[in-house]
Amino acid sequence: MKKSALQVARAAYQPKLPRALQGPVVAKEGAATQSVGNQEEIKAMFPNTYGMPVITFEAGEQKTLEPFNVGIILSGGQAPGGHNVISGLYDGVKSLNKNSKLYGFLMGPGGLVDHKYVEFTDEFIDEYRNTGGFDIIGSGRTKLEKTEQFESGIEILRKLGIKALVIIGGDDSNTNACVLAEYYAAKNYGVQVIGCPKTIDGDLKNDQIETSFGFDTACKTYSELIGNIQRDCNSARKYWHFIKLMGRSASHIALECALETQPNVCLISEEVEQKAMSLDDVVTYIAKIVADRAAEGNNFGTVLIPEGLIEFIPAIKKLIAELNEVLTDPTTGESRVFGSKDEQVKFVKSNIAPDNLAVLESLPKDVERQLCLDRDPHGNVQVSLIETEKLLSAMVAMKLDKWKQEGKYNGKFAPQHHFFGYEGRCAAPSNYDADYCYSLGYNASRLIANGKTGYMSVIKNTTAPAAEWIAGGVPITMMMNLERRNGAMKPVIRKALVELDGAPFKFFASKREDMSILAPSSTGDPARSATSARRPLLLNKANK
Ligand code: FBP
Repeated sequence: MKKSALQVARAAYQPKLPRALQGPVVAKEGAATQSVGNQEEIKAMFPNTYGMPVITFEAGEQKTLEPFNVGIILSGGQAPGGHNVISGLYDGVKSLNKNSKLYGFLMGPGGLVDHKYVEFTDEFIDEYRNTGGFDIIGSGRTKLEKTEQFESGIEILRKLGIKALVIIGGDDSNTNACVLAEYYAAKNYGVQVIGCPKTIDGDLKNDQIETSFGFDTACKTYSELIGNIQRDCNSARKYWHFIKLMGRSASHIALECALETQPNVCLISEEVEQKAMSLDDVVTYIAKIVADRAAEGNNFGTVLIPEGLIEFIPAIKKLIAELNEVLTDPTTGESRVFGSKDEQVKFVKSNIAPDNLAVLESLPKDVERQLCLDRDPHGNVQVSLIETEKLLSAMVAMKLDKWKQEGKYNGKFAPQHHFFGYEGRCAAPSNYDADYCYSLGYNASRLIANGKTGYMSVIKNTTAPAAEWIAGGVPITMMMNLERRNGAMKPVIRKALVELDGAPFKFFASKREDMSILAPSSTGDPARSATSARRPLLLNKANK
């Protein structure tokens, strides 16, 4: 099929690299590191990969390297820029020796275990440069955790002469990368494992990782859609739009989109938890804003809802913790197997504490059912399947009806529902993500060439021009602590939630009262948002 001019221009874009990666490098080592929590336990679990130093690459001398083969896996949810990590790694590997080869394992970690792979060539890679999606080799959520899987993996890695494996994933997949690196190091198998920070959710970040790739593009994509809805909303002036945004647990996406689009309401799960708000408190908060706007004659607006909200309402969080325990078979540590979904729900309901059962049964039937059903392979509730936007709007409608009967409200409430998630995960990467991802992949080739294993590829200083970015590696064990998963304490990378004392949240909190009463901004363009915030005041006046 003929490509559009935009596709041709996008394919021709040459992503930028940090200056340090533009020629030969030398690895500078920092001091020994420690895990973020449970140091003694994590050290005992990862004796071969614990405590390694942070690495920074600087310009070095050209060395000749023998050809070497590398494998790559895309793991978990799609995020814009994955193809550029692969093309960066491909170019990096070839730049060290043009006879080196890059193999891609198909459909996620399962491809390694089941020996399904492809070899990349120039023509193959060129088709995918600067494009969104993970379709070049597909992705999957198989959890790499069993010895049989590691052993099956080493068979194919040896057969293909692969010296290093790069796993592109979020916190769970990079935890698995770390476990695999430790296993291969302990067994002296001579295969290095390198991780790469991916997830639109933005929750894989810390002192060493500035952002996970895909977050930038996903937020820009959602913000454009929200801006379009807000313009429609301002034009028709008859709907309240309830918009759920992907992001699993953390509310980074909702917060970023709120900063870009200025909705009337944006809930931040971390704040809901900190203030110990009940579901009714959340509903009252939204209903109050709807009523205040109605009092000004404005029966329209927008509400942003983070996907994971429900898990942060303290009573529901407590319920989910017990559900997770009940759904795990204590003898195997694996999920219990049930004959049918109905049987599973019945079992759960007869095995949880009365107070949790009361909370469960107070929820609408479809939410109740989803909470009782299967987790993803990493033990997470599948929050993307819970229709929180509909749950909240139905409860707000009930509250407004009550206020109407009490003479406290006299507006019209017509909700519309949206869920923006999959729309943003495979968008063409922004220039930031295109450059960042290409650099992460290219940088991974330098970590491999320097013999590193158990490291995550990191690129820092990314608010500066790309040439000034800092490239290097961080030991994955440094980001780990112990958390309860599937009924047992497990080593996992600590998730970064929205910091309520951080600048982005504080800025949002300082503006939200004004935003709640203004007509929603009709732009997703942050550069224009400062002016559009003023214009709606006129709209409000005109409505009176
Ligand atoms: P990762 O953490 O693997 O990057 O996935 C993120 C995510 O997009 C979440 O925002 C969302 O809850 C989940 O994936 C949806 O999963 P699935 O693609 O399996 O429906």
